Amino acid sequence: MSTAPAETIFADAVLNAWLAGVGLAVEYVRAEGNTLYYRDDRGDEVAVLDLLCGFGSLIFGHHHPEIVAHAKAALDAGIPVHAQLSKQPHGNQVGAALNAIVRRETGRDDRYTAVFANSGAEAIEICMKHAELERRDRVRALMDEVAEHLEQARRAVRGGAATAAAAGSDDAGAVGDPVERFEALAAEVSRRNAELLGRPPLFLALEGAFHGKLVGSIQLTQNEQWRAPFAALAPAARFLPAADPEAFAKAVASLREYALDVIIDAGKVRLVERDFPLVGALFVEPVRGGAGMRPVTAALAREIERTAATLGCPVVVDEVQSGMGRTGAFLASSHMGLRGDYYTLAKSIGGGIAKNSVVLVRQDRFRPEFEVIHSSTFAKDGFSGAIALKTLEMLEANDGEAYRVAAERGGRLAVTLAAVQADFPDVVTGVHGIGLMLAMELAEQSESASEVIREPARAGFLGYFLAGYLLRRHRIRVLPAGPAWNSVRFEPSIYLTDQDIERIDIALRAMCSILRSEDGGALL
Ligand code: 5B6
Repeated sequence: MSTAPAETIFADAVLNAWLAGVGLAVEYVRAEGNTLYYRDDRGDEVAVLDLLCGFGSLIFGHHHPEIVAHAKAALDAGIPVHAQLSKQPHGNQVGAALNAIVRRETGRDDRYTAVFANSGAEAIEICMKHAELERRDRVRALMDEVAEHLEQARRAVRGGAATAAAAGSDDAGAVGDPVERFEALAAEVSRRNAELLGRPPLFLALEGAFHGKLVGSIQLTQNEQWRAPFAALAPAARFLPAADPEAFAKAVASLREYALDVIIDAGKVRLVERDFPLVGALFVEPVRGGAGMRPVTAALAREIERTAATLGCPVVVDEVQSGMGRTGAFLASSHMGLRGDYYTLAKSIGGGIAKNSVVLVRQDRFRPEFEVIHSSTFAKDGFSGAIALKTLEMLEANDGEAYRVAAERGGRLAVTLAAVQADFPDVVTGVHGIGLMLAMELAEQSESASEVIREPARAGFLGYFLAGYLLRRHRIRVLPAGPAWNSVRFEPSIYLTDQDIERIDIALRAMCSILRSEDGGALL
C-alpha cells in the first residue's frame, strides 16, 4: 500500500499535538498483563505500568493467556462470527450466565432479557430507545383515559346531567351555552395535552455523569465542552444533585409536568391536572467515574428508586465501567443495594480483545418487539459472545475469587493512596472510589508560584500534564478521572502486585513533593 501524500490531514493530528504538549504522545508496540511497552530511541522496549487499562476495560489485564487461547481456539474452530438474523444461541448463553450472576449477587429473583451492542454508548442509547417505547405506552394510557373522561363529560353535558366551567376558570356556574362552554374546556385540554405530546422525552442523570459520546448518550454526559455543541440533535437531560438525597428529591419535584383531564364533580365538569410521563428514564453510574470515582450512597440509591417508582420510569444502572467485578462485586450497584430496571455492561465484557456491550432489561418491562426493531450488524457476533462467556466464567471461577482479589488489591492500593494523602494533606484532598476504581483528588494549583504548574492548572489540564510526568519519569500510565483535571485515576487489572503498588507510592510521593515545593521545572 502506498504511503499517504504529504498533504494528507490525519484526524488525530490535533490530538497528537496536544498529547505531545502534555508528554503523553507515546506509541505502544506491545501489551501484556498490566504492562504496555514502547520503544526508546535505541529501539529497546520500555515497560510501562498501565493503571488506566483501557479506561477500565481490562479486569484481567492485556492479552490474558486464557482469553487469548480461547479466542484462538474459537477462530481455529471456524465459529460463525457473522450470522445475523439466525438463532445465534451464544447470545442466550451470555444472557443466561449474566442472569445467574445477577440473581446470585443481588439475592433477588428478577429475570433480565439481554440485548447486545458494540460499545458502552450504544448500550446507553438502546436504553434510551427502549425507555421511550415504555414511555409511549404510559403516555398512550393516560391520553386514552383523558379521551374517555372527555367523552363521558360531553355526554353528561349534552344530556343535561352536568354543567361545565368556562375555560380558564373553575366557576362551574358560568353563564352561556353549557355545551359551548364544555367544548371550550375540551379545547383547552386538547391544546395543553398536544403541547406535551409534541415534546421530546426528558432523561435524568446525576451531576458529573458520563454515559457516552454518541448523539443521544452525549446529552447524558454532563461535560459542557463535549455535550453543548450537539444539544440540538437529541432530547435533553437534567443533571440532578448526587451528593444530597434531599436536594435530589427537590430537583425532581420541580421537573413534574401536568397534563389536563376532566372530572365530573357534583354535577360539574372541572379541569384537573394529571402527572404527565415526560421522563424517559433515570440514568445512574453507581460509581461516577467522570466525577472523580464517586460512589452513590445507599441513601441516594433509595431516593433514586423512590423517584423512578413515582415517575413510572426505569432506573438504568450504567455499569459500563463499574461492572464486571471491578469494584469487588460483579455489579458495583450491589454495594448500595440499587436495583436496576435496566443494566448496561461493556468494557471488560470484551475480555480485553473484543468490542461488546449488553443491556439487561428486566423481563416484566421488556418489549418483545425491540429485538426486531433495533439491530446492529456487528452486535451479538459469535466471536464477542465466545469471549464474553469465557470472561464471565473466569470471573466466577473458584467461587468468585476474582471479585475477592479486586476488593483486596483495590483496598491495598487505597490504603497506599490514603497514606500519601496523610503525608501531603496540602496537595491531596481526597481518595475516592471502590475496589479497583479509585481516584486521588488534588488540591487546586492555579495559584502555584510555578508557572509550569499554574498555567496548565488554569487551562484545566494539569491532570494530563501530571500524567505525562508520571509516564516519562516513573513509567506509570494514568489519566485524570474524567474531565476533572485535579485527579489521578487508577483502574488496573486484578493482577496489580505489591511491587506495582510500591512503585505507585514512590511516584505519587515524588509528584506531591514537586507540587508542594512548587518546583514545576521538575515536571518537564
Ligand atoms: O464504550 P463507550 O466509550 O462508548 O462507553 C461509554 C460509557 C463509558 C462509561 O464509563 C460509562 C459509565 N457509560 C458509558 C465509557 N467511559 C469512557 C470515559 N472516557 C473518559 C472519561 C471517563 O470518565 C469515562 C474520557 N475522558 C477524557 C477524554 C476522553 C475520554
